[in-house]
Amino acid sequence: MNIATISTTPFTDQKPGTSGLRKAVTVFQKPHYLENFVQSIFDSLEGSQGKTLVLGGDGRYYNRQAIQTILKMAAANGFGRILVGRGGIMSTPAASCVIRKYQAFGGIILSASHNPGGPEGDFGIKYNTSNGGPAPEKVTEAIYACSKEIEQYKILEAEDIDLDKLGEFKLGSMAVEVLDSVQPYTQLMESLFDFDRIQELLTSRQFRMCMDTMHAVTGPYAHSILEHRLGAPAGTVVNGTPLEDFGGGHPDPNLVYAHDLVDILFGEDAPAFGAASDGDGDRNMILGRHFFVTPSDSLAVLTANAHLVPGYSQGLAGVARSMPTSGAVDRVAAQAGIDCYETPTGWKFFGNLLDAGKATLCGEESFGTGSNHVREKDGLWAVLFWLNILAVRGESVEQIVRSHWQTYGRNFYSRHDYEEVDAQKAGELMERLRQMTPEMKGKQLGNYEVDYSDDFSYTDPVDGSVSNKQGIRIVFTDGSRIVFRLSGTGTKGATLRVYLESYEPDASKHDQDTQKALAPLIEIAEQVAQIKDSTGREQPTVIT
Ligand code: G16
Repeated sequence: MNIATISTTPFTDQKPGTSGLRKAVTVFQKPHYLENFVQSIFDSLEGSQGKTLVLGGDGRYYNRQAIQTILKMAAANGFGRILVGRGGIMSTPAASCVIRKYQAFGGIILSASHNPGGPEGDFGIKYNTSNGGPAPEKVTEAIYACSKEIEQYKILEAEDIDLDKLGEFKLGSMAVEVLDSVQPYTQLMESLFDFDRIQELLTSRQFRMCMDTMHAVTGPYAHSILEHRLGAPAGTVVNGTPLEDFGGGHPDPNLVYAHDLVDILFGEDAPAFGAASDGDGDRNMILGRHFFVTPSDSLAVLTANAHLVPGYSQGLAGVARSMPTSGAVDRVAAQAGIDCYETPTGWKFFGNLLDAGKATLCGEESFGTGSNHVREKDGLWAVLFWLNILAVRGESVEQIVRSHWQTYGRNFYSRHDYEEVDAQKAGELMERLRQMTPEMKGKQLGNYEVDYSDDFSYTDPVDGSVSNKQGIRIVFTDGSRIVFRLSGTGTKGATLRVYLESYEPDASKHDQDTQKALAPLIEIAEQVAQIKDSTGREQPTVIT
């Protein structure tokens, strides 16, 4: 078999964002676009000759074609072995699990996560390092640097591999193993959670749950673990067959896009527990009967109840949350006497803390929760964690969250997204805010006094690397906050995210509607940032 060396010229837009390179499928279909980026990944790596690479994606449109291309490029670039998911499919947490289990050199994950799929949808690609986690900034910068100078890429001239057949194949001199990642992932879950107690819960007549996998990658994992292994009745998992276009839906587990689940959990005769996961299986949304658990509260509740779960009963080394995530978990950590780290948005920033044993649980407001069991956030893991807690405590989701608020106080929290707005105007809005921050201290805004305001900067406590410009914070003297950021995962225009948080210790006020409780802060955000003028929008596109 021949290795072809193909001449190419750089694309200028291959800078990875919050989580890899995400673009419209049509962009990835441009001649050489995918190949340039993959070769840039390979060129940026040192010592990969003869090593093992993990490869899989969320099964969205263009996944299969991309997998075949990457396999042939990996063979031409000297990898020794590739572990690829059956059908080219692996959830993001399962890919992380496989990288770690097989001590692979790294992995390539094909996903645009929660972005819609299909020929008109999005596609994405990211590189994970040998710890199983998303490449840190120094690696993504190196990949980007290579993409700006690339002149050629290498690809093996060979037939496609049959991705649907489990087993071992040869591609040139490289071995390709097609594996079913459901199995190692299930084993890992079994080592963390009390499957017997969860099984008791799921098979009892008093308890019903519904898991919406949104026609995305988690379907097979959820069917296998919840229904086959743990005995939940067939039909517990809905929208469980992965489809290339996610059934035309937007596979983002929030109150807007996971409407099938929301209708069930807020309808008559609702089950006790509901959960949804996203396109690549790393996000989760947790619902009780007629009750929504914010991702920030979910992280706090998991932290406070971790002692009930076998895999975490020895205690937590610490916890970490992204800066815009509410401070609910900080209060649990403070009471437990463990460290709580505040990182920029992006799971990659948790990697060093997990590797160094500084944090055990991590979470983000963007519906992501995870732990040191892998180096990605993990949707189904969060669902099992909740089920384990429910099985032990024998209370409802609502009771557990309300008693949590009674103990720690409630962090009212909401994120307002303005999607697909004019990128230049959004950039100008952020710049205006940036200029204002030095003069904000001491200012009276409505009933709030500004304690401090800055553009969040993070120094990694493990390797000392610094990440600047991670979001504008306006923090008030009572701890309430408004944060402004531009998303790093959108593919059209810009998405402005406004994060709002206010702390309420008084349990008699915990019943308020979130948007009402945050109304004064919403008004201040508009006053300070002139959002309506800048975005041309009267309302946010999505409120979570
Ligand atoms: C990715 C990152 C997360 C981040 C989220 C939203 O998640 O891994 O850490 O919170 O994007 O980022 P942004 O606010 O920049 O859009 P996923 O699930 O899309 O891979």
